[in-house]
Amino acid sequence: MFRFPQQGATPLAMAHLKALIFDVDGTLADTERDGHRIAFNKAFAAAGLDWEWDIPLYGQLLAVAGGKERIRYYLECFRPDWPRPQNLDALIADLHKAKTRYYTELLAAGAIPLRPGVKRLLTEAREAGLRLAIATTTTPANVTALLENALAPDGVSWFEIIAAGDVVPAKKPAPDIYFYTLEKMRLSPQECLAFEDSANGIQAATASHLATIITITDYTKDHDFRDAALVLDCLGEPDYPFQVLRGEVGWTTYVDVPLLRSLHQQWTSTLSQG
Ligand code: XBP
Ligand code: MG
Repeated sequence: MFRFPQQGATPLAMAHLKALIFDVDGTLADTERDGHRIAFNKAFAAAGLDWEWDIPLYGQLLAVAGGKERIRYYLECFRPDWPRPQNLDALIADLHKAKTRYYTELLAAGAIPLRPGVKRLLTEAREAGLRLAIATTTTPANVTALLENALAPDGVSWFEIIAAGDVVPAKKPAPDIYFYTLEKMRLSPQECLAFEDSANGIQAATASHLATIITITDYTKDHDFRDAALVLDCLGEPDYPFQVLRGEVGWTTYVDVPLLRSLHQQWTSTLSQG
């Protein structure tokens, strides 16, 4: 029978876990409400548009991943009567460039911290020789700004690959960004664990055959996470226990490398049993 290790102890049998793949928005940091949303609104105001994305509306707009795609979705579903200019694509691209500038300025000002347990787990994973990667729909400059300002000045170098934005044609929930990441790392999904926060994220990871750990946010707490290996409120810290919303963790109170190895071993043995 599978047994979870005591916190901090070496698991009884080591599974062959090689890499951790992280989503960014909502997972590494709670960026949407007080980061991306604010930056979108600043870009709209600077362009003289009367568009204002309040907190509940932004929750609805998060159904679509990717900033340019989200603006288009807003126009289609919430502003059908707004007179389209001939060069709508160019307008959206310009708005999105401005939004990225405002967003990276917010991060440079230290507006968005990492979520609890993220820096500790990344540090422990590196020390344990696990390979790290990022698979996100957000713009590469946003990832760099978050890692340099909230993780460490050399935070980008902690990750072997940062797969982001338009590097693949279809954004989450399509699995493309995970396939791209796995191919670049020359790993099979069975050698990795994914970390996500949203329905779009888990759909992308699951379609890539990755086992996924979810840390919910206010925006995603009611999403469908039935395919997750584990659903938590956050990764937790030794002095800040996580809440388990779905899954089994034994006596552990925060996500560490032994817990990840145990979850992964359980996952792969379930797979091998068919
Ligand atoms: C994140 C997103 C992103 C950001 C905006 O989704 O949806 O689109 O909100 O980023 P996930 P850009 O966490 O599932 O990757 O404006 O740079 O596109
Ligand atoms: Mg996310």
